[in-house]
Amino acid sequence: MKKRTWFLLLLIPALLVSLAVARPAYRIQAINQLHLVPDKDSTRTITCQYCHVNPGGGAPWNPFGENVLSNFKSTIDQALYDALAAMKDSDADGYLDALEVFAGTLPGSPDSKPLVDAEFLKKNFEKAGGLGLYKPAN
Ligand SMILES: [Ca+2]
Repeated sequence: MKKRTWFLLLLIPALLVSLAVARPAYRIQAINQLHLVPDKDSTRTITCQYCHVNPGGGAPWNPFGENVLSNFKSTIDQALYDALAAMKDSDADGYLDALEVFAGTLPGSPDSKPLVDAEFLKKNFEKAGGLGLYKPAN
């Protein structure tokens, strides 16, 4: 096999891996700050598509990702908090982003929304600590 073919065979998987782990720090920050829970196998299930359209991240962003992006002035933790504090319903499914994060549904997808009434959810959200649940640690 030619050297160039070997090079491409090694380069393509390396590129795919780097796309899959792009900005892992942002994903990990969101998991910790938003208290996103592990699934039954203790594997954190939040993917890049929590904020991005594509599984590998990058542009474009889904409606919640656009909200976070528009609030990105300094750090990812502050941007996540400010996006929730904006009290938007980014995906227009009838539930504020903060309530969706609290309920464990996707704030950037109208196909994912809480099964309970928004007012009932809001009362429980406030009782649990409201936006204070998602304040940046520093
Ligand atoms: Ca949603």
